[in-house]
Amino acid sequence: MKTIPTDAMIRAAVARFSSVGEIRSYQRLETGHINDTYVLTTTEGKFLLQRLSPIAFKDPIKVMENIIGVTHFLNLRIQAEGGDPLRECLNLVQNDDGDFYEIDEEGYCWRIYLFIEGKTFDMPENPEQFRLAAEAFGRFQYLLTEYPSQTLHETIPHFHDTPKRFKDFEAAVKADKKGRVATCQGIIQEAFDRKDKINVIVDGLKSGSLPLRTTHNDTKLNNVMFDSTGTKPLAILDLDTVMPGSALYDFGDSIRFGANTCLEDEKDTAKIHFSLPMFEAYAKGFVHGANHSLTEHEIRLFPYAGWLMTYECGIRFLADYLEGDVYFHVAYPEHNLVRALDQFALLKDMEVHKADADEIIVKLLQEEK
Ligand code: GN1
Ligand code: MG
Repeated sequence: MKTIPTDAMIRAAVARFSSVGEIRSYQRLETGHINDTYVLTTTEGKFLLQRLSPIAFKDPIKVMENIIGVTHFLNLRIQAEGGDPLRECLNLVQNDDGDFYEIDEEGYCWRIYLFIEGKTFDMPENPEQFRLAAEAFGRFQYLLTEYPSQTLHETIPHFHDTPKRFKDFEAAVKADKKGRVATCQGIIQEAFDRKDKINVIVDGLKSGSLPLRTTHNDTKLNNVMFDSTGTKPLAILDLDTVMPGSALYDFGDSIRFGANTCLEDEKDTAKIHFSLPMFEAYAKGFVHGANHSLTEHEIRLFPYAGWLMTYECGIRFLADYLEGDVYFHVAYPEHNLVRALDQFALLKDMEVHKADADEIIVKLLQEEK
């Protein structure tokens, strides 16, 4: 069962990080679907407090070890390039034992980040802003090229293994724990109809035709912190799923989120379209941000990657709906179903515009030569 932290739990956790001072106030943020997140205002300033979801992260210490390693590495890289790591990178605060996290009496893992002042967006305001986000995610991946990826833990095994995600979804349909299958036969069928097309990236990684890289794996636009004008990306947020993966996961997940003309939980599916201008802007920005480290084969698979990540997220939302909303935070009972229907509406529009997206990529590859 998912429970929200009580006031006493929040205060007890923060008290273990005495360098942040006394709490003046705190405010819960509802943007993330997994962890419990709060903006803390204290006698020392502003901080970001998070309690990790034990359902998503079975071994939170491994998550924290990854983040400690990656933020340390990024700090040095940013400094070496003359940047300001306090603004351009997440920075963890130590607790009173000198650890960068605190495990409470119930086993929950808490952490505090220095607050980065800025703005996040749930939808791009224009293609230029989305292009800048792409550059930031591409650069993030590029900065981590030399990271010793063998030291990274796989914090959520098979995170973007779409065929494995399909098996889990299939099991949820079979189990029908909440008796919800009957209410969503249409979308379940749509998921099954496409199951033969979902192996391309895992197969490519296995055969070596796609390189394994250190990737972010959760590249929603709202995981980029922009400056207050919304025109300059400052930092990449949410490093919980930094793991070895394909660049295509990062590309595709951004497209799934930002090249949708609607929010991820729009109820009126007629409004949902795949935006080709956003797709084009993101493709350009990502190639440049990655400093031309992507292979031609990867770039050619950009349209497929957007499609695949949309499919995968759609079946994840749907599986969670069928299982009784145990994984993603929901604001109302059908929330996960609405999200799944949204993803499938986007998916179908991507299929309609597949040739247009391919053409954009052919043009981009020509310009790059
Ligand atoms: C979750 O926590 P958040 O909101 O950044 C999820 C992503 C999904 C996303 C869908 C660890 O991300 O994989 O794509 O929701 N994160 C995890 O909005 O499962
Ligand atoms: Mg996340």
